[in-house]
Amino acid sequence: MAKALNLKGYVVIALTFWLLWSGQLSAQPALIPYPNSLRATQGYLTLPKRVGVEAQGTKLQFAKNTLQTMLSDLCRLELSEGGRTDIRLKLTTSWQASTEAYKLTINQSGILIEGGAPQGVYYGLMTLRQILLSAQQHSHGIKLPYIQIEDAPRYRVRALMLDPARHFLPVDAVKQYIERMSYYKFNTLQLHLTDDQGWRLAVDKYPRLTEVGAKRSNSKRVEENGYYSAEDLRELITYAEQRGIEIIPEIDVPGHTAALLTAYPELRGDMHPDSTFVLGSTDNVMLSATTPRVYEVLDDVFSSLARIFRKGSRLHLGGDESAIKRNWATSAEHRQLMQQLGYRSAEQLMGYFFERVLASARKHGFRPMLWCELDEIRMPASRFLFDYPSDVALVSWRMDLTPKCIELTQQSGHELILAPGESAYFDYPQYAGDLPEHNNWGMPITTLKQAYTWDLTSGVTAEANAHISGVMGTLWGEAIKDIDRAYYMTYPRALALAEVGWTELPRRQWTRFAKALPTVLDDLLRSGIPYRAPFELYRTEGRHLDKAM
Ligand code: TNX
Repeated sequence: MAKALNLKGYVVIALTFWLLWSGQLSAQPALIPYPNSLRATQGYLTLPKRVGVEAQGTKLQFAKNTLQTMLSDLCRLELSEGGRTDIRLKLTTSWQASTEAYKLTINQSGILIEGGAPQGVYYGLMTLRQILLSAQQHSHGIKLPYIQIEDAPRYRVRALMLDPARHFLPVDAVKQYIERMSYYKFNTLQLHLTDDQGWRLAVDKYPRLTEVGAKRSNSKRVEENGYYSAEDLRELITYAEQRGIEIIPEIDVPGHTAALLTAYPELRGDMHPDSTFVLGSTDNVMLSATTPRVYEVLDDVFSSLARIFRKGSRLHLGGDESAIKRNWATSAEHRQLMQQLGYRSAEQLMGYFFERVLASARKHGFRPMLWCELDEIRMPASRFLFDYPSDVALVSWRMDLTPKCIELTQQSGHELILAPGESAYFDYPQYAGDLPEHNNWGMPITTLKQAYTWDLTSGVTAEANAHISGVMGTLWGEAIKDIDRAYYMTYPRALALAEVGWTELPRRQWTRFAKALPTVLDDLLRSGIPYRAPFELYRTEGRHLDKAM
């Protein structure tokens, strides 16, 4: 028996050496997120300097242009017309699979990318992009390993969130950020447009929202005083749509509203009558739930958003960190309303407030979302802060509370997106001692490995978790002053999240991911993207990848 095993061992070792020697193992391209089915076969295709591309119909025009840019930027190859076809892009509309599914085949006949929709073809191209990055360049062309990939995402929603409310991020910077997200198959970008430190959405009827609410200082610094016009947002939406990304605007109410309340103090109702609010330092204040004007203004805001976003788009309405005890609970008007409604706790007014606000969002054709808040902000929490209507998608976020949010939404049937502080808060530092000037604001560390190894759904059946539609990485902007800092906090952790969202659990493997990273990071660097170098993974020359933090 032992002898047989030994013999088997020798055969395996010999085979491994042979494969390494013949270049088969080293030819494995660095793919992130890792595909859900991949078969490498023996052999190579050499793409010539002038490449023949065939793309069916106008629907694939954008994909074809993307391919052309990719080939010329990454490999200095050009498209040739009329000759033989090396790369085929194809829509296979009979596919029942998700619109994001694709097949990528590289063999002796060339490269074939098929998708049930243009989005799938685009993702096939993004995988090809990474294969090109790993490929060997020769004087006569580029050598690609034969491969067959059939791929579709684990989760429907794979999101990142930027916070231009705290520090404004200009349109061009956001576009570049969107393009890069799409390389890693993210399909959603939430824009946190309003908060205590800034209101970043121009609404014609309310000029003070941006004249006052977007002005943190008298300087010309765009990060303090910028905002998006309707035109800016339309431009972003189209740019994102072409790359398969849905933009979700967030108007955070009734807390996180100091900017709105500074611009329009009448929305305070009877709260804080003698205070002067200072944009950037006033926080923990709330909109009045008893003032009719509040609902009118919000309805107008949603109406102007409805002229920018497609019907049926999502709209996030916040609902997080409302300091109810110190605002509504101390106001005579709110206590009176509670009495009228027979409420015993001021928290119940959240139900009243959102019933009206959500009705208005729905009227304008939006699908509403809220942050998932529980009756306690730490365990033991036992139920939702208030009864969320069933059409609201929730996003869980607080440290330790995600399992409870999963359990409650499972029972109530709410759609749930996971953005747990433990692994998906990319505003948190990623390594001890990193960025010390911003570490002391009390945030815990979220390492790359923590982001990668996250699986809060393990041990729970797929059916029980069918209400979980995806994952979101958040980049809260208190300390993110510009897009370079946003990139530094995003990458490489968003690569880990991309794989959490896309790749089925059994195929996720930390060691393979860590090995693929340098090739992907190299590409970020060549594009001038200042990611954080995860030196801690490699300081032992890769010998202890598993033990690295
Ligand atoms: C909590 S997460 C917030 C944000 C802060 C963030 C800082 C959430 C729904 N609210 O307002 O920016 O923590 O990490």
